Amino acid sequence: MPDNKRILVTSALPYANGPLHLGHLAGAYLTADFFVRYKRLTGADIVFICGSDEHGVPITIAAEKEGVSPQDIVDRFHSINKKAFEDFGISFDYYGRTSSDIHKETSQEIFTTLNDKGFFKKKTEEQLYDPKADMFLPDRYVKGTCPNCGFEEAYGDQCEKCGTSLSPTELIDPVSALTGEKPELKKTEHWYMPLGDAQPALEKWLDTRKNWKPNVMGQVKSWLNDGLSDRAATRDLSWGVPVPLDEAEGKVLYVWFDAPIGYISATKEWAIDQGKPEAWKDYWQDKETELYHFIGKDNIVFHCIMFPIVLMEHGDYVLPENVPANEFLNLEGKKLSTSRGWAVWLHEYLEDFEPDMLRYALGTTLPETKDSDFSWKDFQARVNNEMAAILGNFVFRALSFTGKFADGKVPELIDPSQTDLDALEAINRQKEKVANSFEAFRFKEAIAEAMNLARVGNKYFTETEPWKTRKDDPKACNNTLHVSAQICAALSVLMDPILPASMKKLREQLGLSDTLSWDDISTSILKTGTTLSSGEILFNKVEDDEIEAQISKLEERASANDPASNFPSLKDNIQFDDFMKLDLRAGEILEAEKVPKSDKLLKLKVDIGIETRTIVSGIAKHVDLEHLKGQKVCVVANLAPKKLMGIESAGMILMAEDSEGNLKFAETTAEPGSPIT
Ligand code: B3M
Ligand code: ZN
Repeated sequence: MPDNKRILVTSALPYANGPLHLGHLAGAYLTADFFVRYKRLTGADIVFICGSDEHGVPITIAAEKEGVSPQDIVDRFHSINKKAFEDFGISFDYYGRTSSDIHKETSQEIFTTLNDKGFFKKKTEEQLYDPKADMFLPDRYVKGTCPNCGFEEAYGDQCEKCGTSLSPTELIDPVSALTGEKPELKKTEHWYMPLGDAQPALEKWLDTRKNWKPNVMGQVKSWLNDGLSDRAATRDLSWGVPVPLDEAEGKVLYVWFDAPIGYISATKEWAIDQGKPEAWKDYWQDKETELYHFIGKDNIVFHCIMFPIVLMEHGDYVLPENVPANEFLNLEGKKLSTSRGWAVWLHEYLEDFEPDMLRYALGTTLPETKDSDFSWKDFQARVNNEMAAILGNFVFRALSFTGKFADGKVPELIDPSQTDLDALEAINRQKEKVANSFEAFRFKEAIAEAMNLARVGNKYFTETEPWKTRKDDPKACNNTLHVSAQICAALSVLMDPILPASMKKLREQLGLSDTLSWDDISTSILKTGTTLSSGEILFNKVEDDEIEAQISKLEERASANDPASNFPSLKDNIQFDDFMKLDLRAGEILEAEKVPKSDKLLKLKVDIGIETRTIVSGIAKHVDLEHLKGQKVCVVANLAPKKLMGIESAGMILMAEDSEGNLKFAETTAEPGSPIT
């Protein structure tokens, strides 16, 4: 049975660089909320913490893309995301943000304590530097080829194709994500966490962890088998928590150093809000407190290795009791992708459906131990065949029958039959099963067992046939209605963590208060004679056309975001002889100047080996005039000369137009004059 330890639950702090989608909800938030709501019902002293992760390269890149400041980005998405969580009933006690002053102080204090203890290794190393942007290129500021799998679009911190975590200097052919330039190597000094040195202590602690999910422990073990290496806790960036050392001017804390500390700062802010500013210590510094981190699988290394090492070295903090991480959720059989538009945004979902429907549908499809798939058809089936046809239907039958034939009041239970007693007993049995599943983080199982009580109710109602006994055995009929009402009441608490809004509605219909606890679940929640209000349908069915509309919305957006659909379609075939009429040559630009009175045209002198040509080209807006000298190009050398703005242009330079309409040189490495065939 549940004990009453003090509990702190955290959900991963989402980056405030975009809106939230289904994958977020299924990863770190829904299961945490199920758990917290269940624990609150058991009377646990529990605090549920989350907030926006407002630092790091994902934020600054989003800002640069939009041409606004990082602060603008985080302000916008902090409020959008906070609201989306509220709308879905994710019941955080506090939703903080890592740009707050308390967070800055807290993370600087932890850094300083570790530094004073001699934890960090200071190292000067060569790192990638973009001379054009005049900045170092940490993490996602650099892209290149993954040394592990050859994927060409790997980031400086991770390859999204094979999942390997990388450092920028490991990338093959790196380019700056800011300017597209090839980075240089430049020396810089950083503070490294010697994770390898801490590995033995970490392993010892991990050995004491019980009941961790195999997918989580498995990933942790594989990191440990490879051996932990030093990881920098600082970055050369301007956006973030400044490193609290005079010698570290211009450096900030690595986002993964400060973000988990955000859990602590948010708890401090919660305590201040409660008027008990010291109360955060009970949750973070009392060794009896159980700490649970709910996260997605890509965050396992940070929560099970890096952050515990930081907390352990600091010494004052509790370490997690468990980290029940989820795997990934796919959408309609494909990987979720925000850039490709393959996602269902939470705010968009809410325009069309009730939050509880998604809580249920996602809850039954959670990627608890392996990746899982959300499909709109399955959503419809879950809502129609389970929520409406089993739970909603049972409640409706029981309450409307009582309304019609028992004056809307819970009748007395007199001389119950074995069937009545068995049905009542199911309440206790399912209560126990659901509790065990919640305690073990098996949420799909908890939902299925809770729904099983509604199944029992339906079966019981059908078998006892109150529409018949009403006439020939009124006592039996009353017993059916009594037992059914008790099952409805039990369901209103049992299902509450999953379906908070609808179960509140149900309790109102049953005349029950909102202060019921898990212990109150019994075979006699409702007193005989209680008036029930009947007939309101709990869940509406989802129609086929509503589902089709969602699927087409998804597909339309995905195809609008597909770069291929922005390219013109292919032209008709030509004959080989047609092609041979073209004289294409490798060339090199010798000089470039603007054509007066034109903002599009450039006058270029191009060496095509045999001679130097003057070519007027409409590329002024797409190229950098200063960098044209020496540019290798492909030239159509036998295009009939033509006058443009009074200048005779002899030839054409080949350009490629990318999906965003930018013109880029079709380059060649061949020496000027080489025929291109
Ligand atoms: N913001 C990464 C993520 O959204 C990160 C989580 C921080 S938890 C301390 O995947
Ligand atoms: Zn890779």
